[in-house]
Amino acid sequence: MSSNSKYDPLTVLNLGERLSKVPQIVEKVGDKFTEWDVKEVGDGNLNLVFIVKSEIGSVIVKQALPYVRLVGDSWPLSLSRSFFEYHALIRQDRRDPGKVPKVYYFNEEQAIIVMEYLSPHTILRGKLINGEKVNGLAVSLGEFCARTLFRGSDLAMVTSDLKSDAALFLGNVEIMQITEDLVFTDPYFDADRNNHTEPLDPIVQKLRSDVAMKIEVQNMFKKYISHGETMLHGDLHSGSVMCTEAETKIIDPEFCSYGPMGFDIGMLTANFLMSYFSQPAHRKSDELDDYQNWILEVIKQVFDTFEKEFQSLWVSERDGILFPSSLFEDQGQTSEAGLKKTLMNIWNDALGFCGIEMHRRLLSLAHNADFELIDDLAFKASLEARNLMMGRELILNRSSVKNAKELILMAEKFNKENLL
Ligand code: SR1
Ligand code: MG
Repeated sequence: MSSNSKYDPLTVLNLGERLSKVPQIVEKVGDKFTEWDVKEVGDGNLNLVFIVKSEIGSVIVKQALPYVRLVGDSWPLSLSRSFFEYHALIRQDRRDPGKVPKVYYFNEEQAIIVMEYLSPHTILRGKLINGEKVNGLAVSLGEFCARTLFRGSDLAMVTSDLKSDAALFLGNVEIMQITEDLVFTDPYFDADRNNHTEPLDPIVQKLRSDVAMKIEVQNMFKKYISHGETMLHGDLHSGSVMCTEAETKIIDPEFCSYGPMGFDIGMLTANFLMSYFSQPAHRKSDELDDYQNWILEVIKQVFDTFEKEFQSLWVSERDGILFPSSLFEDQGQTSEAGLKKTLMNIWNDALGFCGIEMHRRLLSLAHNADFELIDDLAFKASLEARNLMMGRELILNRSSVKNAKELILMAEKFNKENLL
């Protein structure tokens, strides 16, 4: 495929002919494209995704559409997100090898990334809804966050490389605007694109009139847009994680940007908490406690692993301009207090972003299947109310939650409340 041909969306029918001359693809699935099995499986909000299989092998072909798929062509969106996703994937693969799909081929003009087909992996969100457990999930996610966040920051990178990456990813403006609107702004007023479960009206009203909370949301928003600490995944929820029973991979970093260290881990925690609060609708009572406890244990282990790995990188790879050993260890002094303070800042920010994500997935566009699959609206709202009110508590009082144990106690408290 010529790299400067005019953009044209792929279809199941034309994909074979268009890609069968690309050497990197031929290497994986051969060139007998009439024998390829091609399926479009994209169920996300933005892109086309095809699985291509042949007798020889398989690949995923992901192509950006020039609009938001969830909404249609009334919401145009730049194809360049594919360029940023490609650049994020190759950096993540360097920073935590083996955790993201291998990229085989990228075509900027066509906004196509051809990558490893993860099989038999399935999306984590579906597993959580089905009550499946994944061995090693928390360790994989905690390490991924620590390695990508630390290694993409001024704690580790040569600062000229960091500045050039920060400038590169700053170009992902249209995607960042989605987060700026859908995550940080729309949930807190009656925006056109919003929707929520009707019985939640009194709680939504309470949140939207809570000025102190909206000010805290704006403080977190300011951090998202102006604290370019590291390269974020930018959309790390349970739909961006694929697992087998024992292996975890992270996909879809098209929302990548430079941003605050606590963002990814906060979003991830929110998605585990939303799964936790929605479980009474998905589990029989004899399985409920065990599975909810497992989710809370995963949250705790993600943070424990994150801190342990971050600490180890602090000791072994702190080669950037921040907290240089010339100022500490070389003078016979310890930088331990600097590490503790850095981790505390990440923790506090993560809890703030967590609370906001818990709001936006119920109040603005792009809700989560965890709650959306619940048909009984009164029951759905009663579970969502717990999630919304815990989100508020985190936004307002995040600095008084000292550790993951306290976070878990807070979730258990809200899980017992009748708020409607
Ligand atoms: C219009 S895009 C809506 C959401 O889908 C993506 O997964 C991001 O979470 C975004 O906010
Ligand atoms: Mg995505």
